[in-house]
Amino acid sequence: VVDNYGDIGVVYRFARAFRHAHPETRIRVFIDNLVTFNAINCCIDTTKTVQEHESIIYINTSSLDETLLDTLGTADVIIEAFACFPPDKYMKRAFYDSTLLINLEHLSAEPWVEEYHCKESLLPEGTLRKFYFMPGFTKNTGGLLLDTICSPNTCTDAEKIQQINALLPGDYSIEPCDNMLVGTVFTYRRGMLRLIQDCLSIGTPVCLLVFGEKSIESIRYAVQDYTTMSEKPHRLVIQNCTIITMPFLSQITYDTLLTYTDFNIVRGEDSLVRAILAGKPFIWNAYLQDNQYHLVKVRALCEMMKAWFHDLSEYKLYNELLIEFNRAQEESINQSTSESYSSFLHNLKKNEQIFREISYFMTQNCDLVKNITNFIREYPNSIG
Ligand code: TRH
Repeated sequence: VVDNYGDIGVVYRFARAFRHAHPETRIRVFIDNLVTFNAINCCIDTTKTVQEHESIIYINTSSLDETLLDTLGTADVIIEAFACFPPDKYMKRAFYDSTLLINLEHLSAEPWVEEYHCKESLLPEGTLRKFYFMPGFTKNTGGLLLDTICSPNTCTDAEKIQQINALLPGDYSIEPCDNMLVGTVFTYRRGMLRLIQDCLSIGTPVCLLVFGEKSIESIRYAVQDYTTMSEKPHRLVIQNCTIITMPFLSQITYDTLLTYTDFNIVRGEDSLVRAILAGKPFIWNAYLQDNQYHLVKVRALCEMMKAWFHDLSEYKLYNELLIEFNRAQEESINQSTSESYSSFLHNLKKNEQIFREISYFMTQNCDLVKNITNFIREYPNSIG
């Protein structure tokens, strides 16, 4: 776990999805930070060196020694996430005993991803061979971690609030209200004043469910000069806008929630994919990179989505929103930003079909577990 929640988020999701597709396989996950894991799945015991959960064995690498390694042995196939090698002690054996090492890379919509997909990466010793596996949004990439939860649903407005409330802890439920727009906000630290201003000016009731310490800090800073009504510390009301600062939910609950809300503001890679599969209009806050390289990733994502927009002026507005949303060079809660949410918020219902179609395409064509299974099954023929 390098930072945040996405590293374990992706690994946990992959292990679960692979296990679900292949109940006959033995899966062991090596992880160095159980506290972060516990935040997205409270069943994980942070004190245990080895534990089994949902038929997957989790091993805390900080307590990994030669005796434990003797018991565990090496695997035929090793999947490393984001180029993080398994511990040296393990690799010393694996270089000679294991068959295939797959580096499951970061997700990007950039075109070069297709070229790198399944390319070999040389190892310093042994008989083991290593290959890049590039997740992506096209048939020629590794695809996305799909699951059964994140598919678009078609419930009515009244059902929507009911379904959302069933997912939230009791104290955090939404007061039902006609025509209310509900959105989730899970971002890095950033200026949020424009979001609040645009939510206030659309007229209809809006409810923002705000997740993670970075977003909560940012939103609290943005509303400090407004007169707010607040019966509870985690619930603020400013005119037509209700803001609920949320505790972290389990990954499965968070995924499900995104399918019921009207829009989602997400960050990192894993929640981006959940937002896409949920089939609801979304805004992506990319992980900030040196020299604003993250803007290249945002542009590539927009370019990938362009084909689904029939109205190019609509696309231009959406593209502009995503670029401006990600323009900042650093994370800061007091930055002034210049994006406009107006068209995004006004056209949520009208544009939902676009996002549904993107979700449908990904579900039909970009199944990462299926693709990695084929790669492993057909190895070494799969390397061409
Ligand atoms: O937390 P992230 O910012 O994680 C990271 C970083 O971008 C990191 O550098 C990158 O390497 C990694 O992603 C892949 O954002 P992300 O990716 O969206 O991960 C958040 C995870 O947290 C995701 O699995 C969903 C989960 N989550 C919950 O389980 N409960 C919650 O309440 C929320 C808000 C999220």
